[in-house]
Amino acid sequence: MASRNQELFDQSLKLIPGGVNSPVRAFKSVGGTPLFITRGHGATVWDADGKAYTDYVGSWGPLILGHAHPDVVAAAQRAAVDGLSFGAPTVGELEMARLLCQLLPSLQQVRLVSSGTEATMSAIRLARGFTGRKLILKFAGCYHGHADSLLVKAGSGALTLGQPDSAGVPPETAALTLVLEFNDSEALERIFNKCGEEIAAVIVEPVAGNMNLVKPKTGFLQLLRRVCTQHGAVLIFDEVMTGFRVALDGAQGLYGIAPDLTTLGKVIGGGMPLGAFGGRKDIMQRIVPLGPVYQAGTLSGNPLAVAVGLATLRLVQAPGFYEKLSKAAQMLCDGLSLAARKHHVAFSAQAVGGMFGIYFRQAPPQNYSEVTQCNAFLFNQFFHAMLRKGVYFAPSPFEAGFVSAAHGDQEIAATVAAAENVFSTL
Ligand code: KE4
Repeated sequence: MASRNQELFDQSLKLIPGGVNSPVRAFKSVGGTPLFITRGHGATVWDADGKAYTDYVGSWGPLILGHAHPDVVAAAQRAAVDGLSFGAPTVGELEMARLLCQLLPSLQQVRLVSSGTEATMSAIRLARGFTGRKLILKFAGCYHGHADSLLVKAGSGALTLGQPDSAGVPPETAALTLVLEFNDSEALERIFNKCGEEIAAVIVEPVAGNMNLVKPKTGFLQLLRRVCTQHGAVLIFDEVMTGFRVALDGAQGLYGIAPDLTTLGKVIGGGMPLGAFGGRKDIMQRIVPLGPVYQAGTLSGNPLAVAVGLATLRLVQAPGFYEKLSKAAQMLCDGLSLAARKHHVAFSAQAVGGMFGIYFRQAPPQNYSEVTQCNAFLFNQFFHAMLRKGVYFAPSPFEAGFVSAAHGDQEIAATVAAAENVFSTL
């Protein structure tokens, strides 16, 4: 009997390019038919055939509390009955701005938008407007959403599909984006000595999560901070993924760096469309209607999204929340690594807070080129074998994974047991 997922996918392919509304969902790099998820609850999602999976995608990061947390659903219901959107300031937006600036001390002012892409696109334009400079610097394999100037050697779906550079981006635009290897301190010093005064901004994922998880080498973020300060470039921490994922005060808190601007998304919306960019007041004051840098959005700060985001951010502030989340991610990494070693599979895994990376490679990669050396064939075998066992990892070797507060010892242990069985067959 044909799977319902297959039926739905065949129909979707007729009307939606690739049958999906975001390319990484298409299972292109792992092959096979994407799961059509019908519902989620806690750490579990169900597909169109009614099969249950322990979910390590979590909608690519937002679902840090697990699916359909009762307090979050109640917040959505309460907000919805009072109206969905007004295109006018609301109390919730003030509360969200206050909370973000309180939890991330480098944020003196913040503006809400509807996606991470909007946040990074706006932050780049703001940095160029503030400095009057044109060049921006990013790192190979880092993904900052799909704004033209950031689709240069990008990660995530672009890397998954082997198209780190996108068609449709004029060479003149791409030429204004400089790209270095993540963690390459020498190259960073060289480029700033060469043209530091022309660089408007450096945008970086402080812990890279879109070429799989790659940690910053000791001193790399500190060097970034130093050269940006020295040459008057704006340092943008793209914390769309790491924000409220690796720690309550983000990667900037974990590594003790104060960026000039921060971009946020995912967790702050709790699964609803919400992004934000903020930072130094002297920079944020250059945004319309105060300054000359334009930025706008019909649904920016949407009341329903903000209500769900606030409910989520309230719950992540519970004492011990991140210790428990980090412990679950570490228990998963340790269990998978031990199981792989038992069966002599070249495998490694690591976690930062509630995000993790799994690699079919002896040791975790430290940059983009090392990531591309991972054994994608083994990853695909593992991915599908785990899917058959009811465990849903990200359908790409170039994506980080996520645990939620709903992933208890039982879920993690069951995943490790399933993986041990799969490793024995690889
Ligand atoms: P969105 O526009 O997708 O909300 O955010 C873009 C973005 C910006 N910065 C970082 C560090 C990000 O990780 C993202 C989005 N991440 C991908 C997954 N790795 C979103 C999943 C998808 O594209 O479907």
